[in-house]
Amino acid sequence: MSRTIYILNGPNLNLLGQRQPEIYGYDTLDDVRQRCAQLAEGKGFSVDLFQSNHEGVIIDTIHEARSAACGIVINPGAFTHTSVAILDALNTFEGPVIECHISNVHKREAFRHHSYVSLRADGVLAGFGVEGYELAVRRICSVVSAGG
Ligand code: CA2
Repeated sequence: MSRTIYILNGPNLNLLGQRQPEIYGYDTLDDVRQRCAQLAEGKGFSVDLFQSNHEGVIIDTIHEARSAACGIVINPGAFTHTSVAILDALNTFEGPVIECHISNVHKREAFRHHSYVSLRADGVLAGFGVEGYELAVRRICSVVSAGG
């Protein structure tokens, strides 16, 4: 069985660390990749981090995860609040799924309070900054190591 955790990121998250640091902080996605990789390796797992601005590419990557990943951490960005298609794709994945938002979406505009992805997610993190990704990876390692 795969020991690879997919970390999927949606639109605009390629700009992490470059814009709006008051909301999203100064760390880049590459910093997130490195920290999560180090954490996962210590537990006998690896991570693959992806980012796309395109809904279809994210869906294709979720399909790939069906055979290549033991768990998914996903920050769908604004697609969180709009995409039934990403929800449908996640519903085809059998392992643990953790939804991760850098900001506390519940403290922001009302349109960010609803998530389609939460209907599938086994856990949801919001407002932990980029540390949320590490917490999510830690959780997937525990759940997979415990056998379910
Ligand atoms: O808090 C989160 O992680 C979000 O998923 C981020 C999305 C937003 O639409 C969600 O409501 C909450 C936006 C991602 C934009 O990413 C940027 C990162 C740095 C600079 C500019 C945008």
